[in-house]
Amino acid sequence: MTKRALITGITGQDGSYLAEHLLSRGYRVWGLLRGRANPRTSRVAHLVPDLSFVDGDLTDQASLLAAVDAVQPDEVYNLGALSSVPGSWQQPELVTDVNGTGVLRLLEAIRMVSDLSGSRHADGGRIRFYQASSSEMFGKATETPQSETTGFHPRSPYGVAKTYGHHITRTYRESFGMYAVSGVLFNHESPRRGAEFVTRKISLAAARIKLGRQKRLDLGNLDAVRDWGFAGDYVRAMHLMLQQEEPTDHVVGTGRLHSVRDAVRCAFACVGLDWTDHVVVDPALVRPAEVEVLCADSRRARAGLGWEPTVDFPALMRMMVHSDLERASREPAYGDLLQVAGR
Ligand code: NAP
Ligand code: F7E
Repeated sequence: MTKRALITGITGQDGSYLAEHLLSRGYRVWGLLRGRANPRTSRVAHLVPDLSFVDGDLTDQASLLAAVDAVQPDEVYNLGALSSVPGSWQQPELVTDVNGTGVLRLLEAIRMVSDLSGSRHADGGRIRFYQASSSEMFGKATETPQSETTGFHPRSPYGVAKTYGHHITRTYRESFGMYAVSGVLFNHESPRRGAEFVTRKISLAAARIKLGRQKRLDLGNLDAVRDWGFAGDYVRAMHLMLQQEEPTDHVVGTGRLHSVRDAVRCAFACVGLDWTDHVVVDPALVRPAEVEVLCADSRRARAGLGWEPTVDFPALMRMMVHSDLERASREPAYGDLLQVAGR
């Protein structure tokens, strides 16, 4: 029987890779879309018409109930969120509503539709649910590396909201016997990463500076250390988590650490430039509370899911810089822009 999947966050980085992955495995896939004029549908335009859309918003219970009822999915992947950590200090209430309460709303929609539709699903009436939890929940980590048993100490409204989403997912699993799991994913990047995140900000800047489209790169904390992997690898782990006999949470990351400074050095080296000539530290970009070091202990995912990352950090940065060189070469040069502006 053809499996049916519903993905929230379809216009995001992970939504596009997950949709590709599921379609390649013969799934029928629906993406939850906030408004049909969404400019970010360009990330999944190449998947249409195989990919279908259904209207809905994580802040609106009725729309989620209608979407789950219309799609009758076997699997629901909740990737929708306001995912910028610094942005969460600007809009803490909205971030809590979307990233925290939104998870509760989607679980409730699934619970109601499951109750109504009984055995119409491949899994004896159980719709399987994946929640996109985050390493940001570890925050000021109590131990390194972080595993499924490490305690949480989030340091931003984003991390706090994700921690609620994580706990409510486990609570619905334990209370109602739902197949509901969280993947605690560490930072994952790609050429489709939003330009507000540091790796993409760096790869875009290295490409643009090389091509004369940008003058300099302003950054915040260069000493922050992250466990960065490739998004295409991480969506495989999401899918595997919903194929297990028992619903189990998993930590997913590479276990390898690099600093923001390493990322800059690597990206500028790709275009033959010395980063120290172009990078300026702007104290305004340093966060009110920083998460200094996060490193995954993914032994459970490797042993239980058979999951392995395939792209290391230098290859990831090279992939992003080469993609941005190609993209930036189609932009007007800085000098052309000044001419257009009449200066
Ligand atoms: P992303 O590129 O920022 O995409 C976020 C998606 O959420 C977009 O499709 C956006 O749709 C959607 N969204 C925002 N508000 C919504 C709402 N009210 N209702 C429904 N959808 C809404 O994020 P990503 O990098 O793909 O990450 C996917 C998920 O994994 C997120 O939940 C993120 O928090 C989590 N996560 C990411 C990482 C990472 O390193 N990438 C690590 C751990 C966890 P619009 O186009 O409508 O705005
Ligand atoms: O920052 C430092 C910054 O914004 C990484 C999201 O996907 O992963 C992501 O959250 C580090 C931080 O990612 C700039 O201080 C320095 O220490 O790329 P980022 P993030 O905050 O780790 C987690 C796992 C998620 O769940 C989130 O959704 O880089 N940094 N200078 C900077 N960061 C940014 N954005 N911009 C700078 O100029």
